[in-house]
Parts: sequence; C-alpha cells; structure tokens
Amino acid sequence: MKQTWRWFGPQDLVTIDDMLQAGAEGVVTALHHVPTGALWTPEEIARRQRELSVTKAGLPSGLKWQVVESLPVSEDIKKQKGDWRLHLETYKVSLRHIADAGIEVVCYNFMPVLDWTRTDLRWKLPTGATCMRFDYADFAAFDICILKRPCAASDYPNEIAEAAKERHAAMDDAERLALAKTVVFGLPGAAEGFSLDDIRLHLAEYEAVSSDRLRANFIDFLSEVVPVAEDLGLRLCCHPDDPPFGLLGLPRVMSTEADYGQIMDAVRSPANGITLCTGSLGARPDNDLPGMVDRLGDRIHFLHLRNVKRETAALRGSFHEADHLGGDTDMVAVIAAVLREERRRKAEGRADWSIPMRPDHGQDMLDDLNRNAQPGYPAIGGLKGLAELRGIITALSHPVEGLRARA
Ligand code: CS2
Ligand code: MN
Repeated sequence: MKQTWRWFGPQDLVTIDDMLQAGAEGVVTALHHVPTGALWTPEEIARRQRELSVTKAGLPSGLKWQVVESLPVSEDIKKQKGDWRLHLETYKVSLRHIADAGIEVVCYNFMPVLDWTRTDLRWKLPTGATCMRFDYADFAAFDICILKRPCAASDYPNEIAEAAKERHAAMDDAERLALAKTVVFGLPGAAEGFSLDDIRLHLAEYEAVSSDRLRANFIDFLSEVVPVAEDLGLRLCCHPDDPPFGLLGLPRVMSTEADYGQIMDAVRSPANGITLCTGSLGARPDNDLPGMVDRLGDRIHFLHLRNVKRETAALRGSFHEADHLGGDTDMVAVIAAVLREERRRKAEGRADWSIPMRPDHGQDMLDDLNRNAQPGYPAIGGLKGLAELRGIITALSHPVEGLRARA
C-alpha cells in the first residue's frame, strides 16, 4: 500500500512539512479553487504539483501528487440537465490534462447535492479529543423543523421524528443555526454562506430524479468517461455515499456492495473502479468490509481507511468517528484482505499492485484542538491514524512473524 495524505493546498493549516513528519509517501489533493464543471488546465495542475514538491525551507519534499480527490461531477451531469453535455466534454479534457501530468488515479463521488454530512464537527470524546458525529435525531430536527421539508417526518421512524421535535424545541436560535451550518457544510457554495431557500431549490431539482434515474444517469456518465480514462491509462474510482443512505429525500446509489456490484458490472473496465471508504460504508451494519475487499478487490484503486462506531443496530442511524482501529469495522481483517489482493495483483504482473491508501478523517487531539484545520483533517489525529494503520500493515506483511503470529 502506498501511504498517502490528503492536502487541501497552500491554505491548508496542515503543511507538506507536517505530512512528511507523519510519514506520508504521496499526496492526495485537488484543484479546490476550480468550480465544479470548469476545466482543470495544465497550468493549474502543474502549479499544484510544484507547490507540493517543496518544503517550507524550499527543499525537495520527495512527494508526488498520487491521487486526485476529487474531480467533482456537476449537478447538471447527475441530473442530465442544463450544461451537462458541456460539463461531460470538459470532464474528459480535464482527465486528459491530469493524465498528461503523470497522475493515474482519480476519485470522485456521485452523491446529489450533499457530500459527506454530519451533525457535529467537534463532538467531545471521554478522552478529551473531538470527532465528527452524525446524530440521526439531530439530522431529523434539521430536516423536519428547520428546513421544514414537506412530509419530511414520514421519512423517519416515529421515535426519531418525535425525538427530533423535542430536541428542536429545546434548542435556542444559536444552536439551530449551528446545526444547520454543520449539516450544509458539504453543500456547494456553503463556504460563501447559504440560505434555507437555496437548499430547497437544490432539493426541488431532484424531485423528478428517482434512484433508478440517478443510477441510469451515472451509467451514462461512466459510459462516456471510462473509455477515455482507459485510453489515457487512468483509474477512476467512485467514493461511497456518506452516510450510506438517503438524506433529505435525495436519491443515493453508492451505499452498499450491491450498489457497487451494479455499477462495476454496467461498465466493465479496469478504469471503472472503487474508492473503498471503510468509514463511509461502515456506518451501515449490513456492509461487510473485509468481504467487500475480497469480492470487489480487483477494481479497488484507492482506499480510505477510517472507522466508525455505530450507536444503534438500525440500518440508518447515529454514528461517530472512532479511532482508526476502534469502531465497528475490523480494520485488521480489512488490511489483511487488501494485502491478499496486492499479492494477487503482483502475481498477475499488474503494474497497479500497490494500492494508494490514506487515513481518512482523524480525531482532533492535542495541538489539533487549537489549530482548527479542515474538519476531519487534523495533523496529529491524522498522524496517529496513519501510524496505527502502518503498524498493522507492517505486522501483517512481516514474512515470518506475520505468519507465525497466526500459527
Ligand atoms: C472525503 C469525501 O472528507 C471526506 O469524507 O472522503 O469528501 C471525498 O473526498 C469525496 O466524497 C470524494 O469525492
Ligand atoms: Mn472517505
């Protein structure tokens, strides 16, 4: 596995120097300033490559841009409306520019409107560290009582809808505003401010888009871009829905093994691949992560290793982001399955046998608590996650002791 680290560019409060100390071997980044749908130019790609190739002191970092995360897919493409054909052509040209720059792996997602969604970005753990959390009743409080989406209550089990109303009644205005801001953190334009009416407009646009329609649009998108990616020697990899179930009445089609199976089968090419995010998928008890690596491993081009603690047994429910080796996903079994897949690829002579991975979302701890970096991407919490994962990889890969430990 290639141990990588996500970087949000020069304004990231966690620097290239920091990730070097954390032991990163490669960088995952994007042109975050380029609006969705717009072209990634060779100049901008080269600029980002230069930025990550040097330390603060101007010395070579020795790091390369390993994975693009993400080349975002526009809402127009997801809905097949407006400028979608233009965006599709632009996407292909951006892919060509990415390949020309020597980058091979491109992550994206196909979630309508919202990317990952939480109700608390700084939930205090008993240790004093903080983590991100999704509380289903708080989310329902936002949906039913703040956004006031028509018929929203009928989308939730009765006890959640009731709890949501009680929680909302107990909140003051500042708490309601904070919850709304947290929920829409991943919305396009959220950084520039948002209004509930903007969200309602986004949602109205999807009223006519069923899950089947969204999946068909996704397959149309892949049928166009995968052959281009294959020709360019690129590996596209779709990140799962987070959380892996529908929210706000929006369709979501990449939440389960069956979802991935359908999409992998619909466009059969090594360029149509998977970003296996154990954190996102792990929020559902019916996703068997080590088994998914065994069964879908062939097409896994990028790994997000993270763990969640589910707070209920329900298919859709509350969870928080646990330690990388804590939580409900058996991370040792996942890593063992990945190492098996890597050995299999090596034996086949595949050039892509070493799969890039990164620690996904860390908890804020120690100095992270004052640094206020990008939510989910602190220096020390990320370093701890990567170090723990590296420990497992090292132990399981040991040619003698790895086997002896199990004898
Ligand atoms: C990431 C996602 O921070 C995260 O949770 O895993 O935002 C991811 O970058 C996108 O969904 C990929 O397109
Ligand atoms: Mn992820």
